[in-house]
Amino acid sequence: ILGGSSALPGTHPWMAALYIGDDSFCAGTLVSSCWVVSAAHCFFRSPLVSKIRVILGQQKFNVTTSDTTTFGVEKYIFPDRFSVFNPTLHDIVLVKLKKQDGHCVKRTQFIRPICLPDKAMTFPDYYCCQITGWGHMHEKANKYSNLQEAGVRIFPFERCIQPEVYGNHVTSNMVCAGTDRCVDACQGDSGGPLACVKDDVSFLYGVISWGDGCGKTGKPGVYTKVVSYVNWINTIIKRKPKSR
Ligand code: 4AZ
Repeated sequence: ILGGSSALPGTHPWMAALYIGDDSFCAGTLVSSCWVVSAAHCFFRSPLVSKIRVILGQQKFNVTTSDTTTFGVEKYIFPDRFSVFNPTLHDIVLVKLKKQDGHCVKRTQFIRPICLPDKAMTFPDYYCCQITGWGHMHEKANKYSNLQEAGVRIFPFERCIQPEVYGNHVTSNMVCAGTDRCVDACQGDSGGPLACVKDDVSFLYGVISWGDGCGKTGKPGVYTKVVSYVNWINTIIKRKPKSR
């Protein structure tokens, strides 16, 4: 995150740190007791589930404490429309945590899911939402950070699809946000939340996905629009185990 500030412990209790394989890192967002939403492009090389670790309740990058819980992964699921040939087109994945003694997440002060939006939920242009992550704090940084938070405004879709911004690389299943005051997501923040608050409740409105660099003038960050996938998410995470 560029231009943010250090997040206080427990203020983003849905943040998940995903260690994928030997050298890949992404963020994710806890949306129910066993499911984390992240970016599909973090998984497009089809990593073995046995090589993925999910840490909840984490504040400092790579540091576990008595407030953190580490999970293995049971499986991950891409939307049917996802293609490895264009991994930022439907850039969302569902990651199922492995149960420990019959349950996944035990809610604590530091670990709690975010709300999923209703499929009709919208936030107006220039609405202020929040991004969080352990990613680079400068475009040319070479290390991850402690958890940072920053406010970004929803960028008008009609402007985002102008040729001088992103043209047809941005689709109606994406949301653009940011561009002012050098505040943006950056490498390592992918998969984390664009969280928007309505009536004091935080909703997962976007998944940090891509952008031209970080914090460049006129180049907002691009987020997967969760509302476009929320029916799919609900059918999977609410799927009852087979009865027999
Ligand atoms: C990345 O590489 C990345 N400025 C994520 C978000 C943005 C750029 C790059 C948006 O994961």
